[in-house]
Amino acid sequence: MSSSDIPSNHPRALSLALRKRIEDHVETGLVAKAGPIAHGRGEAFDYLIGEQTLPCVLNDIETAAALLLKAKHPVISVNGNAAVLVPTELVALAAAIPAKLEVNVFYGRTFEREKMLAAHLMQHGAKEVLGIHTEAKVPNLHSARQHVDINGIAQADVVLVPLEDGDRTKALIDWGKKVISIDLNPFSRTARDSTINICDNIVRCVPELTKAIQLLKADSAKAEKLIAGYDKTQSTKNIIQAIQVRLNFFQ
Ligand code: PTJ
Repeated sequence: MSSSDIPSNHPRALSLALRKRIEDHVETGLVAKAGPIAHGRGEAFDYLIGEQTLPCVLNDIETAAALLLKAKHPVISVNGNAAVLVPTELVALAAAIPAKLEVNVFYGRTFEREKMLAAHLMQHGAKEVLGIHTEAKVPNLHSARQHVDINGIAQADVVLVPLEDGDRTKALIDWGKKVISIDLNPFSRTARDSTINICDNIVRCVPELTKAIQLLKADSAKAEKLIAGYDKTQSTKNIIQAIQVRLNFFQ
């Protein structure tokens, strides 16, 4: 399929365009071969929440913004899917906080792939991208994700981790970091282990997160209040309840 095959008035035009982007970047090597499968998992969960940012998730987004603003060394971890879905938006988010951008991939971690992902972010406005020539390791992690930048994730107090399911989040938490995940699957290990999970599509929530950062910058007391009042268990319950309400509607 070429992008000209997608009629602009097709009810699923955006979804088809995003799929196409993922598909095209498997060819360029930015996206891992497993990237389209991960994307499809995300789409399935996005259906369950109605392909919208759930009202209850706005509090997770605001609290994540507060945590990122209060961090001393915030880092945004970027994998293949995230880099091609929201490159400009991730660069804008990093600039707004400000936070460092670090390439961190699971599949086929080669110098070439790291460099390509960094170049892709630079083409979209990033001034610096870490994660090339990594020298530090996440303790007790055995996948390629263990390799982290000594000036980035190794030093970070808060790490934003979009689109992954695995054991890194727990390993980062055990290493003393706070982790904000972006994962449409509220049942994934990453979503369950993270400090805050944003259960929303990355294409919707990254711009929202940047907006929340800008608003909170002027209200430090609100940022502290959000962090103090955050209840992860309640946040997960709210999402599951919202999914249940939608499922009941179709019965
Ligand atoms: O580039 P690499 O090598 O680091 O690999 C990246 C992928 C995404 C292929 C890798 O991390 C992977 O296999 O991820 P998983 O285990 O499939 O987990 C991805 C999670 O992200 C799943 O829980 C999906 O539901 C979720 N997800 C997928 N697309 C989106 C999403 N969440 C938010 N927005 C999306 N667009």
